[in-house]
Amino acid sequence: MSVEQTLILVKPDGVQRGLTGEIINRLEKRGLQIVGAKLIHPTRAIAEEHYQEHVGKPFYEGLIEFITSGPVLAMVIQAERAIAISRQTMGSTDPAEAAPGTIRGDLGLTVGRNLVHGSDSAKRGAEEIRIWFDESEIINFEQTMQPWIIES
Ligand code: IDP
Ligand code: MG
Repeated sequence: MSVEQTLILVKPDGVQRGLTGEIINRLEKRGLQIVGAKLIHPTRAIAEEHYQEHVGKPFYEGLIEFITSGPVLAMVIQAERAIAISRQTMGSTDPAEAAPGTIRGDLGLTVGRNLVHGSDSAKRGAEEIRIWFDESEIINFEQTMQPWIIES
């Protein structure tokens, strides 16, 4: 299994509600490694590139308006199976269906304010990271506690 990178966003609702620390904590505590992080107020151009797969859907305009409504905390997270593990910790898209113990299941109520974004495949992860980050903003460093998280 190769190491994957994924783009995680704490959306404007998470930032405004003061939940960035809570959300980072949940991801970090699982052993996921943060290799890039920044607060950014997305432009419409970034938002449109990021959500291109949803063009034409009834919620698209609202989604673009929402994601550009304030700063988001953008992160690059790295681990083996980072995509599956981060999406499991985030919970289902609709917080009403997300399991308790997940970010959306514990902290959210509605699909239009579901706090976090996470890439849904390794390929899309690589593309999304390119949309949000310069290569120089991603730090390749050894996480010394890894032998205590990952069996070699
Ligand atoms: P995901 O974020 O779990 O990957 P997607 O299906 O990729 O879910 O949808 C992207 C985002 O669009 C969701 O996180 C949510 O904020 C928003 N969204 C999806 N479906 C709806 C909907 O039916 N109404 C309003 N917003 C929606
Ligand atoms: Mg998605």
